[in-house]
Amino acid sequence: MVPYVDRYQPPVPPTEALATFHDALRRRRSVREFSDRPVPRAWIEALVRCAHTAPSGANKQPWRFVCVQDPAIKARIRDAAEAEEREFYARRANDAWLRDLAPLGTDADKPFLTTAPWLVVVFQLTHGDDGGQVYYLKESVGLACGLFLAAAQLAGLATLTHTPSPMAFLGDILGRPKHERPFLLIPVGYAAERCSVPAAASERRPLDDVMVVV
Ligand code: IYR
Repeated sequence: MVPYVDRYQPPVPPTEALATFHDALRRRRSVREFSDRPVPRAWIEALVRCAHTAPSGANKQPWRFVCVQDPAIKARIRDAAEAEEREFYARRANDAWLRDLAPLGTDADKPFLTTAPWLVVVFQLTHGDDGGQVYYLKESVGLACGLFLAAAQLAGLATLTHTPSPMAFLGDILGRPKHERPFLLIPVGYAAERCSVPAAASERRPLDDVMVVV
């Protein structure tokens, strides 16, 4: 054990720091219309650095962020994802699911998979690279993804949490080993100039519905 000395001190009073952070987060939207405006690799690295600060079970850091910029690989991912999504919309989804998705206006076409400058494919590691056990896998990788999205938002970058299902094709296309299981596909870039987003999807239930103080 070592003394905890490197403590973060907000540069402004906490109320102000929290209001600023909340204002950034509440304006995040899941974007499905991306511009092809480039994003430097260094920024993507910085996002992964932020995600990589996440706590994880026994500090095993059971994640891999595969950052795709190669247009040919993006095209293969899009083809495979659209094939899965066609199956999803035509057969796999039940009526309730399709009804719930209707306000989002989504369909099987995923042009953002080739337009966005980066596709960050997050894998969960079912074992460590050394074959060791990992713990609280979904919690750990979910936390890392949340930090990634927040960091992107702070940098003014648009993201989408995309989960074509099933996602096994991502491991095949990206040549990942068997102990890496696809978790989330995050396109990163800038929203297209004329990007539209679903009207209701940014609404949040009242705080009293989601917060209980005892
Ligand atoms: N994966 C599909 C369907 C989809 C499912 C949920 I739950 C969403 O919140 C959004 C979409 C698609 O991307 O179209």
